[in-house]
Amino acid sequence: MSKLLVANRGEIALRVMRTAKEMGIKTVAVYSEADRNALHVRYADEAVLLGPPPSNQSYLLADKIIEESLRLGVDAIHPGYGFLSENAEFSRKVREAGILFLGPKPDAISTMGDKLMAKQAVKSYDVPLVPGLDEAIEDVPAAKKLAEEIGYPVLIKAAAGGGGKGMRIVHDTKDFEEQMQLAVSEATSAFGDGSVFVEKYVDSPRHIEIQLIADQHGNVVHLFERECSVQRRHQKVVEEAPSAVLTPETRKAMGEAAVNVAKACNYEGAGTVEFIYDASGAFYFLEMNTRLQVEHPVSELITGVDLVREQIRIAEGHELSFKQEDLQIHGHSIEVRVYAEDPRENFVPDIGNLKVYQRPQGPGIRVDDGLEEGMDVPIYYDPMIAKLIVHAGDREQAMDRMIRAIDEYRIAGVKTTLPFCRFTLEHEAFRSGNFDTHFVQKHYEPQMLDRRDESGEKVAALLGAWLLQNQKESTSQSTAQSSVGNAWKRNRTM
Ligand code: MV4
Repeated sequence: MSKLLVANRGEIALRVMRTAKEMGIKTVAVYSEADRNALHVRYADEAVLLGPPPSNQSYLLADKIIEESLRLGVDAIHPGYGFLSENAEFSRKVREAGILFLGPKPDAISTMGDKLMAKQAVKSYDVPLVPGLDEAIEDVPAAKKLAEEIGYPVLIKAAAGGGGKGMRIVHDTKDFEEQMQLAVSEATSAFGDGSVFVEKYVDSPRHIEIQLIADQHGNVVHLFERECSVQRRHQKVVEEAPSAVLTPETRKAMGEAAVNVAKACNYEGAGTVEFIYDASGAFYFLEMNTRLQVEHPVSELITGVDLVREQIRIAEGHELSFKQEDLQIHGHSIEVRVYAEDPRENFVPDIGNLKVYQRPQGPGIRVDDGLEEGMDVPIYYDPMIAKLIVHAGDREQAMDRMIRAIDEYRIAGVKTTLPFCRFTLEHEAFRSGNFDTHFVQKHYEPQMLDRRDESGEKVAALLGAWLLQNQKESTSQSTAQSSVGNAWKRNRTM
């Protein structure tokens, strides 16, 4: 591989190009008119304008991206996450153009993209499935009868679903018919496909996923789990590795089940298998994400593996550079997603100019972002500003390090989810490890957030002046520093 095009933008485009650069591979960026001055465009060796800002006129133009790749002599394409990353047609067309695709083959993408096909593919591979159907059902009385057999509560899901769309919990047989009709019409309008199926509803599960990597020679290795239970309306907020609750035995069993999922679809490249884990310690396969995920850095930090480097080597036809028994968990890693959203106002996007943007630094901190101070957060795309990732010796230290890093982060001009992340990291339920996918619903009210950031930049400026003076005048260095530390915490802008 000598020239890699990244069919994406922002932090993930930069993340991929950094590893390519280390490997001596030239990089090509693509961009929309909204991203002319973006960091990923400046970082790349070459850049191609795709079109106007909306994704369907730029980052989703599969044919144009392939044409430009051929014109520029690109020999590999990385799709990142989102956009074309889980588009089976894109994987097929890239390969047919004679370009390496840094992701799975089209069949693996389409099988795992359909929740029922996925269940059917894995059922003979010793993968635990939630009790229920692995076929679509249309006949309401027949579905109702099956629901009785499964036992209430049940969950009606859309086959084409994902992200929780079209899901309906039913607690009682008297509600079944109405809920099924609602699920079918929701699925029809959201996906153009009204197929639904019925499963036992697992109440208050944890969301635990396994990172996988598979080469073209049949080697599949897992990189342990990530716990992603802290999420808000199916948007992840905090991710960590390892999970605070898995025993070594369950970790091994879940890892093996995930490897079997990959084998069931001839998987190739980096992927993630999602499980739900219930209060009794049982776990069930939910779905497979056939891409490099947002939260991959926590797995990189605890294993020491560069997942993008492995993706590139795999596409080149090499065997994985390690075996399962070579991998160990080193310490603990936590990621928080920093969104330009207002956690006090129901997380509405707060798009604007990053007037102040200073990253935290120091031991064990990684910030994956795609913006600089003075830039605007574009309105056309996901409002994620950055991923803040820490690594430390154990979970306790990682949580303390994350709070320190959040307190060092200085962002002004847009409201961010950092105060909400801090709230989570300080919460007793999170700290004790006793939480599930209902954490936010159960524990969060906007008024619980610290008001520390309300004073704004003026106070920060005044404080800076005071701090300087105080240091000059103070005879007792240590007293001055500790009072400064507290004042700083109380008044800093976020
Ligand atoms: C479930 C479930 C409980 N029982 N299936 C949510 C999105 C889709 N990927 C599957 N999801 C769930 N499926 C059964 N049988 C609970 C969820 C679920 C969930 C799963 C993972 C992470 C967060 C979640 C939040 C709400 C519900």
